[in-house]
Amino acid sequence: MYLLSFFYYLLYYLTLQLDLWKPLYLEDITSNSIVLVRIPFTALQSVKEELVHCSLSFDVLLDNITHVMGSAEKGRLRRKRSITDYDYTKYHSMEDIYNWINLMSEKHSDLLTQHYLGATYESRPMHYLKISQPSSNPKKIIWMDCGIHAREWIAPAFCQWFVKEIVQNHQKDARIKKILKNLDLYVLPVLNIDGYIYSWTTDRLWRKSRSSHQNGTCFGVDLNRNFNIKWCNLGSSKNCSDNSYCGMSPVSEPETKAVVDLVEKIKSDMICYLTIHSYSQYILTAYGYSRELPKSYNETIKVAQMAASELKKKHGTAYKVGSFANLLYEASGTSQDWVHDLGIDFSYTIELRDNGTYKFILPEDQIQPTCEETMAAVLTIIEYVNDKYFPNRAPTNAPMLYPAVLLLSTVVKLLV
Ligand code: 0X9
Ligand code: ZN
Ligand code: ZN
Repeated sequence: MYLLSFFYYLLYYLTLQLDLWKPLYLEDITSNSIVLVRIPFTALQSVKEELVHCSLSFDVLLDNITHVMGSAEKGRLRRKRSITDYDYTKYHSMEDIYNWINLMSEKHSDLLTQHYLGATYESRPMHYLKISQPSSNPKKIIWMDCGIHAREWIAPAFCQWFVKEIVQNHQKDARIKKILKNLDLYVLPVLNIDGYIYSWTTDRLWRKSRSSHQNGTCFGVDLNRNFNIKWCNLGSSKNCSDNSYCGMSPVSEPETKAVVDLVEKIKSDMICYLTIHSYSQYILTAYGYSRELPKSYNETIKVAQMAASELKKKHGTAYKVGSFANLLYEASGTSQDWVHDLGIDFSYTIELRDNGTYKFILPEDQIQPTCEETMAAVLTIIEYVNDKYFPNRAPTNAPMLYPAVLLLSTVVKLLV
């Protein structure tokens, strides 16, 4: 048991550069079996330490194999699957998602780049994808994260769907073309990676991260209670065994710290923040921490309503819109409120399907319709902020001029 989890640790530690020689696949590792693996020199020391830590015995068979073998990367390339057969209608393990991020950014390097955001509590790398079309115009930024909560599997599935849709349609879809002229899209497919993996391996209904508290007697922080906004007030708990545990202090967790550090850097250019959750079918505006409504509420709720009605047109799914505290319950320390109070009015939490039948265990046959309708909602919001911040660059304004000009020339004719 330790053996396999050690190799999973290794896999993430090396960001999928694990070169397994025997057996060929992780799944084929059993207890008491012999495993042959190549470790890059830079990782050797920490891997040895981890082996000792897990009480696994090891031997160095070939020291410095670059002499023996031409390309050390052969093993990795061999196992790489093609991105064209990635199945967006299935849930994917973190291993798949890491692989997907690599393949997507390689295949669509004209549009997509992968960036390091930080490391999780269990030392796994966090990457976000930046969708950006080269341009000399100054651009604004849209941020979207998925998977703050481990068990909400539909959220990471949507982030992947979103990226796929943008790269597939950036040359044919007029709306996406328009948006990409002015906006860079930052997408974090899985925010709570440790928790996501734990929900795959151990407890499907796990919500929090996996940090250890009180000498390992309880685990995990609700990362959506850990932001520095009315931290640990209403709707969060100071008890580390609770599902809404807010952590030791604001931004105590490496995952929230990684997000906060980047958002602090880009906040003057950020005009919209979207955080994807499930379930309930809500588009939520600020605030969570109080029933009070922000000044921007009239406009942000109008946009949420537009988004919900576009969503409904796809498959008839009904969404409610409103401020989080008024619609649901009060919750302090959420990412949405923290970003909102940085000055980014268009800050939304979207709670995807369903309405309570399957809850967090949304069947895979609902992934596609959920993603299609969510895409409609998200693009409605993004297009609105695009047109608001770039009114002159919106091509839809251009044809509007024609009737006026024509009318004018007709009048002129008549007068002559
Ligand atoms: O409670 C939460 O963290 C989110 N709901 S969930 O069921 N996915 O856990 C909603 C957070 C919404 N936050 C704000 N509107 N501030
Ligand atoms: Zn392209
Ligand atoms: Zn959630």
